[in-house]
Amino acid sequence: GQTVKLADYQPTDFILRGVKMTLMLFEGYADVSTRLTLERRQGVLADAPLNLDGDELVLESIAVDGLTLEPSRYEATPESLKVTGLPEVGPFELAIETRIVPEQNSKLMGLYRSNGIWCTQCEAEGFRRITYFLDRPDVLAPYLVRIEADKAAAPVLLSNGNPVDSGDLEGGRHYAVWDDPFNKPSYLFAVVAGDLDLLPDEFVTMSGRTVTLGIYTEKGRAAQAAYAMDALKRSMAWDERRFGREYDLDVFNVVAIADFNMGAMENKGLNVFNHKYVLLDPDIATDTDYAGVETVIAHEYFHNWTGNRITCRDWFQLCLKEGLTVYRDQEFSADERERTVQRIGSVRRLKAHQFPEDQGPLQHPVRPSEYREINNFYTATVYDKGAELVRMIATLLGEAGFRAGMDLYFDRHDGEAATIEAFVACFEDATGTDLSQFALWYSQAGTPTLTVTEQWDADQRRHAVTLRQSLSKGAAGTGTEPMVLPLRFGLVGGNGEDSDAEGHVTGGAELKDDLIVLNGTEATVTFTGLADRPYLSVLRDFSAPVTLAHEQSEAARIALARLDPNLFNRWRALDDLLANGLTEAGRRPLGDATPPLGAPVIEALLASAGDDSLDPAFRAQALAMPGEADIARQIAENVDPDRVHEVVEAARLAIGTKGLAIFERLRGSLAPDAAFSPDAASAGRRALANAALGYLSAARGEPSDALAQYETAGNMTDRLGALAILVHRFPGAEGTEAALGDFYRRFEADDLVLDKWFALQAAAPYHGAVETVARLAEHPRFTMRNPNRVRALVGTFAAGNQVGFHRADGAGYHFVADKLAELDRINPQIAARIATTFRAWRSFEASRRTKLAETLRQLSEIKGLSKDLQDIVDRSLK
Ligand code: B3K
Ligand code: ZN
Repeated sequence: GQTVKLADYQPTDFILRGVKMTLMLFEGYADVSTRLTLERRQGVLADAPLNLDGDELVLESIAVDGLTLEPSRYEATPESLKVTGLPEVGPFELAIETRIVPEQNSKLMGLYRSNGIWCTQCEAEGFRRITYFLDRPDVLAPYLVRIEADKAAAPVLLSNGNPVDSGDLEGGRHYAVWDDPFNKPSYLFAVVAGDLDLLPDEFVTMSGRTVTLGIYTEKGRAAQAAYAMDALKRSMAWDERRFGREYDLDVFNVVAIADFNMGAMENKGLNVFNHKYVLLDPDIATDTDYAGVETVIAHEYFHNWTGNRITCRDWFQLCLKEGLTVYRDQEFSADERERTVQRIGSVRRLKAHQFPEDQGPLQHPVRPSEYREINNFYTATVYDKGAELVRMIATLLGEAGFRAGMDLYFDRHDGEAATIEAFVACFEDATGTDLSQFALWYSQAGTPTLTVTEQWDADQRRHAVTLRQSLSKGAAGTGTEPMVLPLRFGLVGGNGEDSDAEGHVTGGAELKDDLIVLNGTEATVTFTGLADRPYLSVLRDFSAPVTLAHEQSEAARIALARLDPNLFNRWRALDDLLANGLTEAGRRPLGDATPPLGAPVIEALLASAGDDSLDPAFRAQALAMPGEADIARQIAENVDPDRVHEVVEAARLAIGTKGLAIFERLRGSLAPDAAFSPDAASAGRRALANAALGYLSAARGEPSDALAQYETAGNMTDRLGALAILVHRFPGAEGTEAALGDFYRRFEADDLVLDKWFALQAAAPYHGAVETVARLAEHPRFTMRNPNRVRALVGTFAAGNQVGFHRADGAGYHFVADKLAELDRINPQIAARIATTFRAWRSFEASRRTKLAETLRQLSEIKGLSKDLQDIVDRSLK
């Protein structure tokens, strides 16, 4: 594969003025005719050819201004179309016809069929699988699209923009015409046709316009879109309130599709969703699913301004729309739910997905400077670290300054394809701030380490805090200059209040109110006038995405877990106590019986768990143990996953045993509500009750509590919570197999629930999971053609089962590699995504390390591997 470089960016030789398309859908094929109005850009050589992108295309015909072209005027391959002799000045019309086969499109990019429904996915480079095109995000045009299909097979015909015409045709066929007046890049193009049900609604915008809303689903499921519709209307209102952004078309449609490569897609006026992020009711969906639907609906809707109205100049700028839109959806969820709990969730995700990426061979900056396959750059770094960078800008500029910068961005770049430089300049210009050093965050890869040391001078009643930042060169080989770290902090007194002691800075930092902005390698802030030694609470709300190395006593952490007025840092104090204990214990050999957590740590955790003045959702977060992969990352070398699991289990048993009374009380006081409500407070109570059930079951060492909950559960959260405990902790027990069988029979008609059944078994932390998963891969309901199903079984096993996947004999690696080789021929994007779990190979003990590297090498040598999988495998080995 060829490497694309940011430094090589050039605008196109031809400007696109408009697109008119007709898609004629038939059983077995589709005919696409496209008319492009083009014009040679000023200054471009008169004989420069027009080069269009294609992907597996067949050219049926080509004409310029109505005249069919002589074969000497063009060269067509499946991947390209080159046209010569085009007019030197003025607009001309290029007409192209292609025939494609949506039924055979298993990559799910371009136009394909899912359960009979015709649908499209064009980001990043799928449009070129429909027609030859200038398929890049800086080529913007209005589109007029006509769809024709059999009326019985596809009574619903949708595309971007507003509907302008429809009617019947001969032979039982019909048509619809959609007009999208907003300039858009081809990656935002969409068409959907099929026999769909509709959940209709409307929204009145801040200027009083009525927008017609529709969520389309497979037959009989429209009612399950009610929560998504509610989330959509709340998102529309929030974007008006918070950012002054109003929706711009007469209609906004969402379609739920069963076979989809990712979560959803923000096509202009026609969002296409993985049905997992639309369809819900309490019987089939967990609270996590509800939160996921709310987030993804909001995220895709927010793209209308951050992504669609202002798009990316090139794919290197992906974080311009993704990082910003993740920030916006996180803020939405924080406002709609509970801010601290949401932040804890985001930070957990960042540490679980982005940190390992940033610290391993697939490392890349938030704005990469080169790629071989762009689909491999829809990463946690671009999305989640990208959101952290926006959050840091907001922290540095304050609420009003941040809003002024955003307003300027919308104002200045509306209708454009922009860059990160242009984005950052808006905040500089709106507030008169120099962000040039801050911008290093976009180009320097890696997680900086922030080292914090403290010195208390009892005589002078003075506390000196020294902060150092360092960044080491990683796989990306980018710079290691000191960056700008906004650090929220407080000096907490024994009364649980922040001191207002005066601080004095020496070295590379600025101090304003509760913020230390570290911009040099090192700085010391000395606080004077303190009565007693304070507890330093630093990096509040995780105000910068760094690895914190804070030399702090266990006693100080325990005090902060109880006292810190910043609730996020109370959680982090506990989480650090757990993670430090587990990491240290994880480094000792398998079988070492030293308790991983000391009694004071367990007591601090239980004190929070049992504190009824705290939000139940917060307490559930406190009780959730760090993930085994996260502990492995912190152990960093010679990791033995069996040891990590052993240590986590020992900690769980110790907490459960010591807290038995508290967990019993919680189970009693958090009895399920009579009527299910998906709101955050109710979900928090369920989360805490299920956490308590987990500890209780561990302590009692028997499954009866979980079995009872499984049998009486009134919603999926409680049912799946109980089943997970049974399958993961009591695999041989009477009742576990029965419950698993019952679950299957109850829900076998629903693919979304069946995914949970597959995933639960794939995550079971046993060596025998390899055999279970191999058996499930032969199950009649397993298929490589549905991404959700592959992710549920193969993806969950590889990424969510440290014990099974990393079984010492390498059987887990072989199983996954075999499946990836098979999947790669069907859907390379999904294969490449799952293959990223091999990237951590260097951190394991020698025997596993060798086997992992060997598996990667074998994969890399397969002939005809996709560009997607080849790229991941090669970079992982680097
Ligand atoms: N923009 C899409 C992701 C497209 C992924 C292409 N491989 C969904 C989102 O981020 O909102
Ligand atoms: Zn997005």
